[in-house]
Amino acid sequence: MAHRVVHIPATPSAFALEKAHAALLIIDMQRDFLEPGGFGEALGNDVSHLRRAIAPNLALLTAWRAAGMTVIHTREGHRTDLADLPPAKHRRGNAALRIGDHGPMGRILVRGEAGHDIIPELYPLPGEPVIDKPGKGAFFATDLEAILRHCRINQLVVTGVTTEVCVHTTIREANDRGYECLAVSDCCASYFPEFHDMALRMIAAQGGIFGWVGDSSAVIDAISRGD
Ligand code: C5J
Repeated sequence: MAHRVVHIPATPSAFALEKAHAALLIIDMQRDFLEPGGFGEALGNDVSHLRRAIAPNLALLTAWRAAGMTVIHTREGHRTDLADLPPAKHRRGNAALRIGDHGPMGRILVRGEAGHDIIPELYPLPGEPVIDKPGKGAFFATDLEAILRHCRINQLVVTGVTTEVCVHTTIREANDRGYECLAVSDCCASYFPEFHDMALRMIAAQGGIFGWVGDSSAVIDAISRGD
């Protein structure tokens, strides 16, 4: 198992990654958000903005797995009976296509449906935890914190979609809990490129108020060096 510290060029300063205590946390790379014909596109979004993040995520995930480091995936979604869906969340969005309705890939954001699952390109390997989260943040109403504690993880390298919603909420939750977070710029994406850019700037602003921002090539170089 890797145990060294490697320094990753990042903003606002280099990120000192402790390989044995860092997890790659891939947020909500789900078919309904990313695939043509899914929920995201049915709402009028251009999924090509999100799909740009697939190849960099795959490169990073491949390098991370090769380095023998911890990988955790998340999925946003709800129980089939929707008992964990706050009415306030249910009411919002597009009235023609709500959470739990039948959409192009099964019931929208319902666990077990095809659209809720992770895209095949980044599919979890057996043994990689998948966190099913009912909210935007990966810590709210999930067992993520217990899993991180048991794996002795205190740093999170965060990727996924969307940058300003579930990635940002998770990084804010993690930061308040004492985790050091590095957001990987080209492995995160938004339907709204200006929100993506601004969300990344917010993370690293004021000396890294929520964490650090770097790109996938810098992370891959650092973890692959073998030091
Ligand atoms: C995520 C969303 N995953 N935008 N969800 O960001 O509703």
